[in-house]
Amino acid sequence: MGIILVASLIIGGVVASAYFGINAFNNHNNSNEHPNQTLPPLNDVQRYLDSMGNLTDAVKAEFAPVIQSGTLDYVKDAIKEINDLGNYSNSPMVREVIREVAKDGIIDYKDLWRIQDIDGDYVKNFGDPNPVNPDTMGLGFGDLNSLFVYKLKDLTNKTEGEELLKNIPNVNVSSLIPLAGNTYHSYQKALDISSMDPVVKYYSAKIGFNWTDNSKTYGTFLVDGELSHLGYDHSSTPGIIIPAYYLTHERLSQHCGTSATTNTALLRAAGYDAHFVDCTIHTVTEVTIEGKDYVIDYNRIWPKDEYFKQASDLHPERIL
Ligand SMILES: [Ca+2]
Ligand SMILES: [Ca+2]
Repeated sequence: MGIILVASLIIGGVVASAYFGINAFNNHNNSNEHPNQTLPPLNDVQRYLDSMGNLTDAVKAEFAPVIQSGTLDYVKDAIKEINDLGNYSNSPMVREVIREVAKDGIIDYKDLWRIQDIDGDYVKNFGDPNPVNPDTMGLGFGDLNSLFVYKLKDLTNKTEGEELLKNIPNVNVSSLIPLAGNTYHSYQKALDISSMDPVVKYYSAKIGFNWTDNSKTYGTFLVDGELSHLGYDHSSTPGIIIPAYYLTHERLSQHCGTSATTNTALLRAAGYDAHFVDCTIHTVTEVTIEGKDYVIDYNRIWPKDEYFKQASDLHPERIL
């Protein structure tokens, strides 16, 4: 009888210690939760967050859905990435991105990519002169164009950028080859960086349509008075070339993606409603001109309906 009583007291004591230990540890936990619930993932995320020196409580709170779900996946890398932003870690843009990626309770590899480029300018945080400003220099080029396409050295100073603007289009443009293959991501990237590109803006003021009939049914697309695509360069990369490079290098390419992203970027910069259409085996541009829908395939302009009727093997898979 005495032995049983002592054993009960010891077991009771162990359970009580475990109970208080977990609660003391997991001070963000809801006290109504059953003490035997499996808690380690929750604690791991919270503990890791609390070990970060640069994060304010407000930033940590943005991770709440991930803490609740207890899914670790890429969360540690994401937390470290945010902490490494130092003084930038508490900016509203950072908090917004965390909220966006954490809302489903999971941080996966795509969410981590998003966190690694907070301002979405295609320059990873660690190499970005300002990770919460897509246009650090403030001249409208964007950080990727400034650093990697035009290779400016100091984005805190506008002098270099202003000098470049004076010389457009006679400037050195880096090809940025390879553009991560011919993927959805590379087409989107080519369009995004072109929307901030001074060479694309310059040539967008020089586009034209050469109609073969008065009703503007068929025609050709012109850039600077010549056909927009001037030929195939079989010595060049099989991948797509960024529009600024193509426009300053004889407009030669062996990839339809180069022509289609460039045509789309030029038309958009000129104010047209234009879209890049990926049909997997081929890419073209859709554009509305004076209320009518057309397809531009390299240089040729077709009525949209007729184009897809004739090119019956082409099926738009993605429209950007
Ligand atoms: Ca960035
Ligand atoms: Ca930036």
